[in-house]
Amino acid sequence: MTGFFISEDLLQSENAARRSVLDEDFAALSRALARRGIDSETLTRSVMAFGVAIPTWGVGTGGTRFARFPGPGEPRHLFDKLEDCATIHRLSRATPTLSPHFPWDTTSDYAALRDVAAGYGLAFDAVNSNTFQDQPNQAHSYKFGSLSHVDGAVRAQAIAHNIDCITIGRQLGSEALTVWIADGSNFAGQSNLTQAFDRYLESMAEIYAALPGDWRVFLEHKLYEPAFYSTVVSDWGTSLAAAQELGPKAQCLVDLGHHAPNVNIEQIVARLIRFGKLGGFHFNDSKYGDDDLDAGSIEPFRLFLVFNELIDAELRGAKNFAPAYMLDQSHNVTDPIESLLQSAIELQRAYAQALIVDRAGLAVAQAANDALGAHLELKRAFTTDVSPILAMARLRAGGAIAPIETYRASNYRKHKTSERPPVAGTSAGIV
Ligand code: PSV
Ligand code: MN
Ligand code: MN
Repeated sequence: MTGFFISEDLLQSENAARRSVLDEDFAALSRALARRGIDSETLTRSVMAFGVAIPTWGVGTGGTRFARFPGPGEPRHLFDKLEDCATIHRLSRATPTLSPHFPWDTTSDYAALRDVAAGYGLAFDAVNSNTFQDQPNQAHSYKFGSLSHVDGAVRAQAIAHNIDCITIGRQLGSEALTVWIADGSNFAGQSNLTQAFDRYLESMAEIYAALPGDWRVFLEHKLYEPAFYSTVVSDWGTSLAAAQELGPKAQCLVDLGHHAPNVNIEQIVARLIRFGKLGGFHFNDSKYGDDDLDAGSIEPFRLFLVFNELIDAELRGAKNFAPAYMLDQSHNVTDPIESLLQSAIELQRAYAQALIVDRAGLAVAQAANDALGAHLELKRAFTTDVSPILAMARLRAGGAIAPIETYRASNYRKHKTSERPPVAGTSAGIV
């Protein structure tokens, strides 16, 4: 890091101040878990191995369609974003990868970018394409769609962009492309619903053909927005059908905010796993729609139930099961670094809680049609405060017992505010 970074000394002293309390809490929790036949050391090791990718666009302050209120010291360019991602990983030890977005993260030398990231101990997860915005000097507009556009020239441009993303991703060491399109319609009759999906499938087949042998493509569905009457890839059924038609390298990506209110997302996850088509996640939370709020901040029980399905699949060795975990959030009123730290912790919490479900007890209750007994098995795990396990996992991995407190004590943002004078008109790649 060229500028300020959180020193090992500060990390050590912040940890030292909290160490004895953590040891006490960890020992007490270990005893309580042992009574349930759970080994806290094994659990801690599992948590240490859990990682989620940071979206590069998430470290800048987000905005709404009404306004964006830039935060002090926010990243001016990709290399600033890397510094912030490195800081999040340094404190949390839970975010070893980045998920970049193009053209927002365009740079002239991707080999150099990969090296700088590796120097911070960071690697690249799925690359995201962007055919939902027009870029300066672009030949054709995406106003009326991209991969499903009625005009073949627009489709060709969108296909070429996705193939460019694969080329960039290869240089970064990524192994997956995430495709989300904004295509859809605002008026009944505006679009031929069947033909639009046919055109999407044809375009995706060309992108699929350009995938390297060891790559996957993740199809991200979304019910509405920016199109408000129909969306071409609107739901998991459409996404699954497309992934099945395209072939084994195509899988579905579940962004938690992209569903109708009250839909049973954990059941969607179970269905996609059943067909070997769960590619990954964009984790976030929501109250009303695609709110992009911090993971676990609104519906932690739902997050736990999603992880419950994931652990169930992992334990039974489900076919083609290797989901990519990524965050996709917009931080409008918080310091993005703090939000991302907390979100990574909330994912680890849901993961650890799902790991301590008594699966044998649950199976017995389910077989006996003991509805409440089965539910209580889940509740027992969900209401267990696994915070000492998470903190111990961070400590042992070289991170912070209390990431947000340590971050605040470091004055990182204040330092970056003087190092990163605001650049007029920058949006940090945030929409
Ligand atoms: C669309 O709402 C989405 O969830 C897709 O993942 C985009 O790539 C991302 O948001 C960008 O903000
Ligand atoms: Mn998303
Ligand atoms: Mn979204």
